[in-house]
Amino acid sequence: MIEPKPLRVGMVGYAFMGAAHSHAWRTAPRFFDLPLRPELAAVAGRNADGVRAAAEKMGWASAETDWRALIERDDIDLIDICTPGNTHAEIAIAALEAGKHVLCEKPLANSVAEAERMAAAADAAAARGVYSMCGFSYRRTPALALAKRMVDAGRLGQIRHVRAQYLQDWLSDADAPLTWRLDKAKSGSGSLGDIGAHSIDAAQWITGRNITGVSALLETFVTERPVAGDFVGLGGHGATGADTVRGPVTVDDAAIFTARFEGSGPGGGQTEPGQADSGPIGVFEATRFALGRKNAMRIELNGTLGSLAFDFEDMNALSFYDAADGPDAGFRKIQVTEPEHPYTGSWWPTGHGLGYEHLFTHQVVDLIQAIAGNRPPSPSFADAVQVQKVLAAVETSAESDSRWQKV
Ligand code: SOE
Repeated sequence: MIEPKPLRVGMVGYAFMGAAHSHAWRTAPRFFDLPLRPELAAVAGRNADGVRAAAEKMGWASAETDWRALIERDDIDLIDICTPGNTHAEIAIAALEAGKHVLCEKPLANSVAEAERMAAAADAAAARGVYSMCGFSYRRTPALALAKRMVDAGRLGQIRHVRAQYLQDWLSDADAPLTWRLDKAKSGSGSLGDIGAHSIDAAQWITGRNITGVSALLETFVTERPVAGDFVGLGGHGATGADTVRGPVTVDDAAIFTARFEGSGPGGGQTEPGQADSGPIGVFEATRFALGRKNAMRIELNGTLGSLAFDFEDMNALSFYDAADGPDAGFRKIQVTEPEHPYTGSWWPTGHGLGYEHLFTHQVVDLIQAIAGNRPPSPSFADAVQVQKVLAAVETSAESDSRWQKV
C-alpha cells in the first residue's frame, strides 16, 4: 500500500479548542483512511512553560512561543488557528500568503472588514492550491449532516420555520471570572459570536439559504466580574471577596433575534417551476444564562411535508415528523448511528453513539480530503463572511431599538 504523504500541522493556541483540535489530528488517521497523513509538527503559544507542557500532553513534536515561527518553518504545511478572534486575521493572512493551508476557528474574525480581508487572501491562495476552512464544527455532527441530507432530498418540502437556540449556563454565577470570551476587544462579541455563530451557520447550511435581515436585542445581565488571575476555562470560578478586583464585561450575555432567509418577505418569494417558493423565517437565541442547559445547541425546521428537530444534548438522535404518515404521524426519533449515516460508519457498531470530540475529527477528515482532492473545503472563508455579516447586522439592530437590519 502506498504510504500517504504527510500533512504537517502547526497549531496556534492550546486551550479548549486546541485540545479538541489536537485530539482530532491524532485520531483521524486511526479511524479514517486518509489520502494525507496528519502530523502534529508544532504548537505555538506565548507562555514557554505552558506551550511546552501542552506539546507534551497533546502530542505535538515541538513547541514555539511565536506563531510567526510556524509560518516561517518549511516543515509545516497547514496552520490551525485556535486562538481568540482578535488574532485570526493576522495569522490566517500571513499563513495563506506563505503558502500554508489554514483551518481557522469560528467566528472567522471580530469584524466583517477583517473577515472580508481573510476571504480575499483565501481566494488568492486557493488559486495557488492553498486551501482554507472555517471551523463551524457542528456541521460535522452526524445528525445535523443527516438533517441537511434530508432537507436537500426534499423530505421537508418548503421550509417555513427555523427555530435555533444555543443554550449554555456557565456564566449564570455572577462570580464566574472575567475571561477573554467576555472581553469584546478579544472575542468580538459574547454569546452572539461564540455560540450564536454556530446556529447561524447551521441554519444557513441546512436550509441552503442565507439570512437576509434581522431584528435583534442583546443583553448583558452581569456587567462586571472578578478578574481571572491565571487562565481559567469555561465556567471556572474566580477569586471572590472584598479585595477581589472586578472588571467590566464588554460583551452580550444573551442574544435574541428574528430573521428572514432568502426568498421570504414581501416580494421575496422565489417562484420555482410549479410552486411559489417563499423562504423561511427564523427565531434565534444564544445565551450563557440558561441555568441547567449545558450545551443545548438546538435547531428545529418546519416544512410543508415534515419537520426535523435536534438537540446537541442528545446529539446521536434526530427527530423527524413526516406528514405522509397521516393521522398516525408523530415525531420519530432516529438514532443516527447506522453505517449509512454521515461519518458514523467509520466508528462503532450501530447504537453506540459519538461525542463532541468526533465533530472535530470529522472536520479534519473533510479538510484533508478536500486538500488532497485539490478542491476548496467547506465551510469556506466566504461562508464565514456571510455569518460575520449576520453577526454585524444583529449588533446594528440591537443598537437601534431592534430596528430591522438588512444583512
Ligand atoms: C464556549 O461557549 C464554547 O466552547 C464555544 O466557544 C464553542 O464553539 C462551542 O462548540 C462550545 O462552547
